[in-house]
Amino acid sequence: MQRVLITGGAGFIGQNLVHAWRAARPDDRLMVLDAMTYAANLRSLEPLIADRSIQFVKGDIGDAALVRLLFDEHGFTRVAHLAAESHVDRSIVDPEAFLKTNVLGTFTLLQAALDAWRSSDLIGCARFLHVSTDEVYGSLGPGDPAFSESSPYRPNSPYAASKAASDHLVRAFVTTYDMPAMITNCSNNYGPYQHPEKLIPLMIIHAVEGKPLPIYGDGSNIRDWLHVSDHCDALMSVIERGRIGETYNIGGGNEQNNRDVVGAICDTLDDAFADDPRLAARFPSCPAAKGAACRSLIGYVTDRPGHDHRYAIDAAKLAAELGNRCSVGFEHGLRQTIRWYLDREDWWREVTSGGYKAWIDRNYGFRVAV
Ligand code: NAD
Ligand code: TDX
Repeated sequence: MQRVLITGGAGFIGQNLVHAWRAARPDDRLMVLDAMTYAANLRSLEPLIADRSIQFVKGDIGDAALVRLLFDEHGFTRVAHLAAESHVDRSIVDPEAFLKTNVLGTFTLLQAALDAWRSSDLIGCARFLHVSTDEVYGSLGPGDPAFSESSPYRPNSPYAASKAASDHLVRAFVTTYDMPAMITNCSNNYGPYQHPEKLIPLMIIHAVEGKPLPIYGDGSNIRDWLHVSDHCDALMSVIERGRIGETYNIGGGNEQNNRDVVGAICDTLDDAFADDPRLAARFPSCPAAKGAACRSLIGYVTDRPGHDHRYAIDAAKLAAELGNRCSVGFEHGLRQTIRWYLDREDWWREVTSGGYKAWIDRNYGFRVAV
């Protein structure tokens, strides 16, 4: 039985990880520590908190006193560190929060874990998993080989720079203090509970509401889409069986440009509305409700500054050492994800009320058609 701390457990990947962990290792004791920023939502965890199958603490990873107290009281043997500011566009508008949480917060958490594990007999059996991103490696050209664990760090956005800094801190703690830590760098995730500010949910929700679908630049930018369930399986493998001090890349093996992703969302929605007449009554503003194509909503807008052109992950090390391979194909995963957002209007209505509207005005208000 492990005592597990999941930071950022009320975010997109965190919620999926909590559910996956509960299912795979029901005997482990799980605690979620989350500051409950705009990106967090507890709905899916509420039943688990209520029946005490997980514990939840609202708090900041940068609060040293709180984090130390939690380590002292709960004797964590596993830390899955996911808490972060995670949206590139927000990091361009307001980078400070990214430095505070992603860099200083990660430092505070590392220090507390190291001190607690060193002053107990846990240092020999505890493990700290730092969840990071492929964006630390920068941008690939069209013919470049995919990022491997030895690719140089070349972060281009404040978000990527803050994640790169946190990766370097983890590495330094391993080398200098024998911290039992590992790093994973993964590609773009998609699936249930992703915040509607990110590409796939934003496009699904805008389409069903009949709003413009804003593709940045010419839409040729490429991402390597990874279903969140495959990501969570890989995280659980790395934390249990990964080698301490190592980095593992996790990718979807599925490169798509943004034009094609948005086109596929539109076509899937058109088909869903054609198959199920009840959708037209629920989402009357969607073009598909009147038999028109959702693609009619697509517009090309001012590009993201410093927009990375292409990410692709070489996940051979993960497959060779730990046996993890992706099991969710993109077409199937996207259809399932679209179905989830169609069925969970309650969830995204709640998430997109209040502050979200102000963000949409701020991020899209200045963008013009290109
Ligand atoms: P998210 O933005 O959906 O969730 C982040 C969570 O962290 C939220 O619940 C938020 O409240 C919490 N949080 C933020 N600041 C905090 C603080 N100071 N203290 C405690 N909690 C805090 O992010 P996500 O998409 O679930 O990403 C999780 C992790 O995976 C992040 O570290 C991110 O960098 C990394 N990652 C994400 C992706 C992706 O495609 N989503 C890809 C690669 C890496
Ligand atoms: O409105 C949009 N229009 C658009 O064209 C939005 C929100 C995005 N885009 C483009 C920008 C990117 O090329 O779509 C692509 C994906 O954008 P995001 O969903 O914002 O993801 P990205 O910037 O690639 O970063 C994501 O993957 C790596 C996560 O948000 C990060 O947390 C993760 O580290």
